[in-house]
Amino acid sequence: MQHPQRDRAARRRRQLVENDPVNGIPRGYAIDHTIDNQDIGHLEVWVSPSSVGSGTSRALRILDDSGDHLPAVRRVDSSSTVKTLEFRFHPEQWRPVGTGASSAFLFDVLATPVGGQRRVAFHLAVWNDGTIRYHAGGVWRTIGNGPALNPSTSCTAGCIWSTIRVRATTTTATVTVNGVQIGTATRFDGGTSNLTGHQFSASSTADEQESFLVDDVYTSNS
Ligand SMILES: [Ca+2]
Ligand SMILES: [Ca+2]
Repeated sequence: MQHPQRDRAARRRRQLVENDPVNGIPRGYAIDHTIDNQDIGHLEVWVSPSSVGSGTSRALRILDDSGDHLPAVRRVDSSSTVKTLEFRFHPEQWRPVGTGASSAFLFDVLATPVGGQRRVAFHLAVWNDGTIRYHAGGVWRTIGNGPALNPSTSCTAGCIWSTIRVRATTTTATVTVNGVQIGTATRFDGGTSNLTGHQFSASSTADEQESFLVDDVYTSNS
């Protein structure tokens, strides 16, 4: 039995990043032009041919080597009461413990802009200990019990890629890692507005020494 919709979705997923120009921003995405003192135009997010064991030829790299800049890339798509975001993730470098704030890879589900300002509905993170956390009420909270993925940067025995899936409604985000549902997150902004896209970023403007790879991004309004 054929599943034309699923086939089309799978094609779209493969095409994301894979057909985008090397060293560019993936189609459909935009970056924040944070102004820094030394490196204007130093954006730190690009499609890289170095995809270390992703099984594909290109991945999206998010590199923070700036104490003045937060590399972030986002995609705004249609407004919906439900938004699913799925991607594969491999950490190349976590900031060493003791050299700044705890290292994390951040991924957000975006809310409806208010007064032209982009809002974050769900503020989520892969922590350097392999836990998945969400930010609500002013603190980071672990989803589920302990680490949900292997945060190893080593590629000695093959690079470890993890698949992270978030299915968000206007009030709750359910997180699944490598096929296992680990728990839910509440909203960062306390709102109930529609969902409009997603963002990936490093963890800190002031800190650096982080490098992350993202691939096979899939998003839908169901
Ligand atoms: Ca790829
Ligand atoms: Ca930084």
